[in-house]
Amino acid sequence: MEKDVAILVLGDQLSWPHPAFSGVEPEQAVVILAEVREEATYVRHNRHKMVLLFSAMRHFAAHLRERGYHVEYVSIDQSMPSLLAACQQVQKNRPFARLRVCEPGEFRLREQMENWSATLNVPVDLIDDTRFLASRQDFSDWAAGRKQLRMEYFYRDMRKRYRLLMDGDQPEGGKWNYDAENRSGWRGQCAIPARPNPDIDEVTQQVIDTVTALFPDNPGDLSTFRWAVTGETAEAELEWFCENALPAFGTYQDGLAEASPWLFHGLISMYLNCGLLDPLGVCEKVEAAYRRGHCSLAAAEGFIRQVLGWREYVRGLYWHHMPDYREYNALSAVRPLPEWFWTGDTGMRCLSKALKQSLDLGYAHHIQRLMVIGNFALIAGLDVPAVCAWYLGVYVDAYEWVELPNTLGMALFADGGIMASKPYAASGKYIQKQGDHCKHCQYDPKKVTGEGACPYNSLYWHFIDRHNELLSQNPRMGLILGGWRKRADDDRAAVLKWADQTLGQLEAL
Ligand code: FAD
Ligand code: DLZ
Ligand code: SF4
Repeated sequence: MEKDVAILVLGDQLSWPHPAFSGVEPEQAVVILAEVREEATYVRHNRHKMVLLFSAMRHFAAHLRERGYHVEYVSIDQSMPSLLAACQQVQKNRPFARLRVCEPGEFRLREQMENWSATLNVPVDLIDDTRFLASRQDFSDWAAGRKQLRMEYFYRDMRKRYRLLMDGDQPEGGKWNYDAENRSGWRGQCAIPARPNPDIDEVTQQVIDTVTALFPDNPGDLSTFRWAVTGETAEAELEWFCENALPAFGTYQDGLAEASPWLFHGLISMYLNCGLLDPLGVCEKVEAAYRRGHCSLAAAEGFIRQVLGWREYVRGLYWHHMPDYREYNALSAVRPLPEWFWTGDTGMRCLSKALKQSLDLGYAHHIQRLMVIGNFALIAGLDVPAVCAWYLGVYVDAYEWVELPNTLGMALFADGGIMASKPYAASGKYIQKQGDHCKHCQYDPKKVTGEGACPYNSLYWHFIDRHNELLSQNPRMGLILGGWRKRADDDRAAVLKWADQTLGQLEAL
C-alpha cells in the first residue's frame, strides 16, 4: 500500500504528542525510526546514552504501533549508515509523497537536512519543535536590541508568560530569585535518600548486549544502567524526585559529595532532552509540590529556574549564534586534554570522582560539570573543541544545543562573555568549601606552591595573570585582579613558576 507521508522521528524526539504528527492520520503515514551509524559515531557517545536512546526508541515505536501507525524500524545491528539512507531504503519499498521531520536539535543535522529534498526527490517539511517553551523566534524577539543577553531577564519573562510561581503580576514571595539561600556546601548534614533504579526489561537488556558488542571502546559501565526508557517510567522518576529529593534540592544544589553522584538532583535532563518528559509538566509538578507545602519556595524556584530559565535560554542562545558559536575560542585555549580525561585516573580527588562517574554513569551534576571539570579545563587552558567534544560524548543528556553553550560559553568563557558575565574560575578553596572531597585527597587545598599543593590553586592564579588584560575590562573581576597585582613580585613569580611546572606535567597529576 502506498503511503502519502513519511514521518521521521529522531532519537531525541520521543514525545507524544509529537509536532510532526499533527494533522496526519495513522492510515496516511509511514513512520521511520532508525538507529544509524552516523548518529552513533559522530562523537564518542557514552554507551549509557546509546542504550537509553535505542531502548526508548524501540519502546516509542511499540507505542506508535499501538496507536495504529505503521512503523519502519531500523536497528543498530543492521549497520544503516545514516538517517537519510534509512529514509531512502523505506522510500524504495513504500514510496511517500513528502517527508515530515520535527526540526533537529543540532545544527549539524539541520544543515544536512536542507539537502535531503534533492536526494529523496520529495518535499521535506521541517516542522517547528513546539516541545520547547520558547520558540527560536521568541528568543530572537527577546534578544533583539539587547546589548547583553542575560538569563535572569529572559527567565523573568518566562515566569510571567507561563504564570509559574506568580502572585498576580508579582513573583511569588516578592523576589524572582532565591539563589542566595541555595549555596550550602555539603558536609553530610542529612541523609541522602537512596534512589531506586528503574527495572531493566527485555528490550533494554537486548540493547545493552548489542551496544556492548558493537561499541566495546566507548565509555559507560553498563552494569550500572539505571535510566528510564519510557514516558511512564520517566514520570515515576520525576515523582520520586519531587517526593524525596526536591525539599533539599535548593540547599545542596551546589554541594559536592563523596558519598553520592546524585545528591538531591533531579536526574531528569536526559528525559527532557529526548522527549520522555515535558518541561512545562515538570515545572507545574514542582510548583504544585511547593503549593501543597512539600518544599520551600527557594527549592521550587531554584529548580524551576533551571528548567524554565537556563534550559530554554541556552537553546535560544545556541540557535541565535550558530554556526559561528562553535568556532569561538576567546581565550586561545589549545592545550591537549590529558589522557586521564578518558579514565579518571588522576590524584586530584574531586576531579577523579567527577570524571569517573561521568565516564561510568554518563552523569555528573551541574557543579561537578562547571566547577570541577569545566573549571579545571578553563584554568589549565585546555583545547576548546576537544573539551566540547568530550562533554558532548560523555553525558547521557548531551546534545549540542545544550552542551555547547554550557561548555564553550559558561564553563570555558570561550565566547568572550556572551553567556556568562565573568569566567567561572575558582581555586581549590571553593571546591573545599562546597564539599568533602579535599579531606580524601593527596593534595592540600591550602597549599598554593610546593609538593602536595592543590593544582587548582596555582592554575587559578596563572589563569588570572595570563588573561589579566582581558579580565581587567570586566568590572566583576576588579577585586581579584587588584588583590593579585598587590602581591609582592617574588610571591607572584613563585606562584606562576609552580603553575608553569604543573602545566608541564598535567598527565602526572
Ligand atoms: P538538576 O540539577 O536536577 O536540574 C534540573 C534541570 O534543569 C535539569 O534536568 C536540566 O534540564 C535543567 N538545567 C539545569 N541547568 C541547566 C543548564 N545550565 N542548561 C540547560 N539545562 C539546565 N545539561 C544538559 O541537559 N545536557 C548537556 O549536555 C549539558 N552539558 C553541560 C556542560 C557543562 C560544562 C555544564 C556546566 C552544564 C551542562 N548541562 C547540560 C547543564 C546541567 O549541568 C545539567 O542539565 C544537569 O546537571 C542535569 O542533571 P539533573 O537533571 O540532575 O539536573
Ligand atoms: C544521539 C543519538 C544516537 C547515539 N543515535 C541516534 C540514532 O541512531 N538515531 C537517531 O534518530 N538519533 C540518534 N541520536 C540522536 C540524534 O543524534 C539527534 O536527534 C541529533 O543529534 C539532533 O539533536
Ligand atoms: Fe580537588 Fe584540590 Fe581538594 Fe584535591 S585538594 S580534592 S584537587 S580541590
